[in-house]
Amino acid sequence: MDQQIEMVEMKPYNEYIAMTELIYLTDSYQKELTTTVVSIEKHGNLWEVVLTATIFYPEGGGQPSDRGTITGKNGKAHVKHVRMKGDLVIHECTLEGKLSPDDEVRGTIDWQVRYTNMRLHSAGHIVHEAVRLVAPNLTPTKGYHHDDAYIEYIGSLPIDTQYRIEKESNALVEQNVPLTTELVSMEELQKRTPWAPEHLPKHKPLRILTIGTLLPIPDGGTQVRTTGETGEIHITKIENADDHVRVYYTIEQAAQGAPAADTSPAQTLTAAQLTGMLLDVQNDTISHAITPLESKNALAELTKKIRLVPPQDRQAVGIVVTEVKQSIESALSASSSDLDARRSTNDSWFDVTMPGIRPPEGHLHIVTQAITEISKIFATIGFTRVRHPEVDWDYYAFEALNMPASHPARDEWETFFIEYPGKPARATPGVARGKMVLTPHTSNGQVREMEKGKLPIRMINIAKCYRRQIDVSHTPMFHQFEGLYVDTDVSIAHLKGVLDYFAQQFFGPERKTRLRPFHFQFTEPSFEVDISCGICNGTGKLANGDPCRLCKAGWLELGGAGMVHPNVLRYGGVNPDTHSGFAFGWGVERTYMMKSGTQLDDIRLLYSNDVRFLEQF
Ligand code: FA5
Repeated sequence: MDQQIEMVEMKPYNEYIAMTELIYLTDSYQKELTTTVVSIEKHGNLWEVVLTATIFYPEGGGQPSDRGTITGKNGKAHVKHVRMKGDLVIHECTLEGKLSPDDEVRGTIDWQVRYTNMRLHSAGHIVHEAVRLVAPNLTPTKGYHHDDAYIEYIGSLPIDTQYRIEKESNALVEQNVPLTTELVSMEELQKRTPWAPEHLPKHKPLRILTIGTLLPIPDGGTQVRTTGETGEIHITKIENADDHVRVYYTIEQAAQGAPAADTSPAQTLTAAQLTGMLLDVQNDTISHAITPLESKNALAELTKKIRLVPPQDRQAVGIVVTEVKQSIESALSASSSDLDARRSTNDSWFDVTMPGIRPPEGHLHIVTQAITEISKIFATIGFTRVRHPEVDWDYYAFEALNMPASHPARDEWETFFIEYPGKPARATPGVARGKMVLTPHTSNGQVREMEKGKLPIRMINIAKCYRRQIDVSHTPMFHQFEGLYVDTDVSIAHLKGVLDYFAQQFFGPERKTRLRPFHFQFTEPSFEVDISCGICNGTGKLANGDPCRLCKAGWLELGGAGMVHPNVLRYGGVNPDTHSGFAFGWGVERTYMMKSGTQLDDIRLLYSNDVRFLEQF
């Protein structure tokens, strides 16, 4: 039992020292510290200990306080709670033996508690960064990093952003980037970030946190060293209420990079959540939406999850589990005895009036939907969809497009070459077809179409393309659509007219296009076609002042265009003296991402094969 000793000295705290030195601000991993007692006073049942320096985190900023012990030569204090009072840290303790001012003491924090709190706190910052990407206009109001952790914002969030926030959070976790903290002045903070809350003290150094290369944010809590240490983050709920929204999150129990002894289970389910899941299984069983086997398996899985519920709620949830189990068992045995009865009394026991089990319905991938829409728009102005090889000879991908072997312009296409054991055939007498490539663009279809020998040509070639590229606006496999019009007297005016027609049909009248002079070997003159960005409305900046993540200064490049080079016409057997043509090649994915209402800012999402994302379209 704690032996409580009478107060040793009674002086107001501020007569002892101006402030406690906050070691946890500069080292979140320090578990022990030798320091001295400044004062010790009894308040109610607890002793309030002030030290010259502390590693104990005082509750604040949504992070719970540390616990642990403070041991001196004559006694030991058990730290139950820690709080700030002005510039002093007050350790609220029970006491065994005696501690006196000026005693040298050893402070030890309960590392399991600290490490879990710290991971949950850092995870909150990671979630906030993900929310900033998905909804840059929201203003954060508070973070709560206990069980049932959340970040709160003024504003609202559509429920279906839950998946994207989780995905962006875990992308940061996977990148395992450093979390760095530093002390700066208010002036420095305002220079480095567009968001510096009003309430921060102006006359003191401020601590800021930077995750990887993202914008710094003011923070006074303890932080893990790298994002990977938080482990996988789950966004459990998005709760909109009045003028604010809460994004609830949990973290995995075992964190990557944490010493085994240091990990402590983080609760990942609330009693209400688990009860809801159990009731769903019960309802699905009774309504026959799931088979008896599925129902038994689901129940067994949910029973295992009781350990994820906070310990104090487990007993109550256990009662619900038992009740649901009994009701499921009686529903199953009723339906099987019903079946047995019908089997024995009726030759045809099968109940044809029961609703059938509907298999889940899928839909076409959004890129396929975009290809269909693009083909239809061009069909209305006489362009016929054609198919040309996606694995083709170097000759069609480069040589016949006015890019002879070793021409430096080829580098831009970052091409995959295929090993081809056979001897390449010859396209035209004396011209080798070269190596075999995964087509880096659909322009290989230009000369192939001309070789068909039919004029005029109005083709739209849509196919897969491959390049050694991957980032927010590039994937190694993507699609292009290539338009080619060859006839007598084709001019740039025709090209501009066709591009404008497509842009208005596909994007709507409010989106703008522009042609920028450019260079392609196979067109002269050449242009890049841009469309105003749908994420930042063509301004290049998000509402909070951050630069738009997707575009460059409000414009997104969709593809190239130009008048077909005379050499290319010649390669295709078309006489440049009698005929001219225009061609254009745009990315299908990028074109789709710029469509009104599609707030997609990472092209890789399209190929992440995640049904939860895909079924939103
Ligand atoms: C070309 O590929 C030219 N063949 C286009 C062309 C055709 C010009 C006819 C003139 C006449 P470029 O490399 O810029 O150009 O690519 C065209 C578009 O394809 C890009 O603007 C982009 O929308 C898309 N694209 C290119 N690489 C990728 C990639 N890795 N991932 C997704 N989309 C891509």
